[in-house]
Amino acid sequence: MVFESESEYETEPDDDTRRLLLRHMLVSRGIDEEAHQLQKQGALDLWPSCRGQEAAQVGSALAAGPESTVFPSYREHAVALMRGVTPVELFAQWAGRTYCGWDPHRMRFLPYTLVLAAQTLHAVGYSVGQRLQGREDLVVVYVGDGATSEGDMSEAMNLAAVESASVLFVCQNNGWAISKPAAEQMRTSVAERARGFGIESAWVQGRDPETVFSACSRAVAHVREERAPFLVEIQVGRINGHSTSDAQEVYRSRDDITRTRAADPVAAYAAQLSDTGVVDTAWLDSVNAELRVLREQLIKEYA
Ligand SMILES: Cc1ncc(C[n+]2csc(CCOP(=O)(O)OP(=O)(O)O)c2C)c(N)n1
Ligand SMILES: [Mg+2]
Repeated sequence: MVFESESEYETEPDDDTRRLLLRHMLVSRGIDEEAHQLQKQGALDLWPSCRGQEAAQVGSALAAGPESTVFPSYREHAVALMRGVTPVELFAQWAGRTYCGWDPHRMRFLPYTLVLAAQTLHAVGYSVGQRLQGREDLVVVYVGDGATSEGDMSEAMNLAAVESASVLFVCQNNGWAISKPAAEQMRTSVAERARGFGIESAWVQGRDPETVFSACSRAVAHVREERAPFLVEIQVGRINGHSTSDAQEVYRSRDDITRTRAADPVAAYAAQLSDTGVVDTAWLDSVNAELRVLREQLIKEYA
């Protein structure tokens, strides 16, 4: 299944949902910018930016809902914030203070996993284990395009298919594994690969949060109704380098970087909702005020 526009879905978000999507995207963007600044000042050791991937993260997290259990990779900051992880908790790991700044059990948002794709097996194992205990919570696991080359991902997909585990795989394909282009790592899409394992899948463009939200809502319904896994591959743009330690200008063309910046999902969605009257200046001001408080807390704690 390839879905490129929201009109292909029956589940269209209402205006409250639209505002929620934009609010979370704006907050995530502001926190990401603060992380960059603090890292440049030496307050954080490292930061893997999610700039450009906000629509994918917010749309998928909203569709999965607060009752799901989420196994993230290491770039899902928008998802973390939506789960209730505070920005101060989120930064603790990147400031080298702790292995994980939040309570993974209470948040049902597991620690970031830097060993690529290891979390895919954790997620499937967790899902199989909870079924043995009579529970059937939705499990969501995030993975990058490069991480899908790891054997763990193939094992996890096969196990999920064989066990018919209630797992939603969300692959954010940002086109890069640090400096390795996705095109040099795979001959088919990740969505197509999932079907080879017997997992239903969809591919969506990740610039528009409504498209992502609708696709993921359908995927979640599939997992719940069929008690079977589903994989959504979301094509996103990585605006910044892999992390603050990476100079993407070395291996990426200026045109490519410029194009990706121009396709910024946050700016596009903010403009769309303003133009259609879904949000007004007062609403945007209130989100900015909220963000200012969060950024001031971060500066107080880390700068
Ligand atoms: C098992 C393992 N091998 C190599 C690395 C080094 N490494 C860290 S991030 C990364 C690229 C991952 O790319 P992708 O999965 O596409 O995620 P993205 O960073 O683009 O979100 C690599 C190779 C690692 N962390 N773990
Ligand atoms: Mg990648």
